[in-house]
Amino acid sequence: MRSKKNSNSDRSYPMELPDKEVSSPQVQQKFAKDVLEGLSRLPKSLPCKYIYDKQGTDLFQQIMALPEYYLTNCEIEILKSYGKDMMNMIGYQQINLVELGAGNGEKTRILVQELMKKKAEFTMIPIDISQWAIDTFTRNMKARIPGIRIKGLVSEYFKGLRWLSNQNKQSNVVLFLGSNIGNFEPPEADTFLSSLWNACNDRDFLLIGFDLKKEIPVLLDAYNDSQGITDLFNLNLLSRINRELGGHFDLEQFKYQSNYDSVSGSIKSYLISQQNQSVMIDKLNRSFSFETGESIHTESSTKYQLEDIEDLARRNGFSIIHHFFDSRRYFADSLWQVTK
Ligand code: AVI
Repeated sequence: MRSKKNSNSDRSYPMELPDKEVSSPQVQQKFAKDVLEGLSRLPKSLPCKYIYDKQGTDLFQQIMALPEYYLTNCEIEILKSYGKDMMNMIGYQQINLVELGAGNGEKTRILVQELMKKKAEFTMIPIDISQWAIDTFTRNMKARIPGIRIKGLVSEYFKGLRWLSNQNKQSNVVLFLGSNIGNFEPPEADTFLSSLWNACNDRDFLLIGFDLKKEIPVLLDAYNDSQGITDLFNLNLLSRINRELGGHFDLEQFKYQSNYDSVSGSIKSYLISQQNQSVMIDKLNRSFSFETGESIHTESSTKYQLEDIEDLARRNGFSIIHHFFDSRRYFADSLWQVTK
């Protein structure tokens, strides 16, 4: 067992976050349905997207500032080194800079600053299902880049993008950064990319981040940080069930564990039951039993080889314009174009 000691991180995320987010009744209903389904099957699993409520988003921002979690720094290095080249390849005219998922904006800002320098005509369009995430993103972006034109869309990704594509003939440059693609199981990644292709216009661009395969200890450390933030991040699934669905999980009775599965090429994350236990979830009117050592799969984080990335692009209708790497070749941002 690794010790969870304090470490100094020189990066901070001064993003302002409001105190709480309330899930809409539709989101809560879907959450309840997915929890029922995931905890009823064997092996048990919970969709990782539910980690990201206010608490989970907050914890993820702390993860991004951890020294072990190299992904963020690598991608920032890529965007700082090649942002200009990327924008030269895309062209600076009449762009919708579309971000899927409203993160903290730190990486996006590097590209936005590049566009501002060139006095490019563009609109920043974050798309997210959460009004709270959009409001926070917009407020932070405007505070840091006065004069930015920004229009948030509260919507499912593809619905929002399809609507946008029908609105005008501006070229969409879609950002899907941070190796978020790696959190889909492989068939879902294809479904995601082909739906994205469908929602885009011909010649639109996609800038997509991939974490690359590398030495296994580096991967393991990134998902088993010394401060135990990743543990809390995964446990937030159970906390959220407690908060929103009247769950009675005792968080002390589940321990986070991750390993590298070399067959799928992914870090697999789990919560392991520490004893035989039965946990009631009031809103589901059901209890679920867990044996000692039984796992709940919480997340897969796939790592890629260049060939995987190229196959993924081609079989989903994208042409590859260029791959950009950090100096250690840990991470790649790949620029693709939709061909219809
Ligand atoms: C958001 N996503 C790309 C992160 C990852 O690396 O899979 C989520 C994460 N899980 C643990 N640490 C970070």
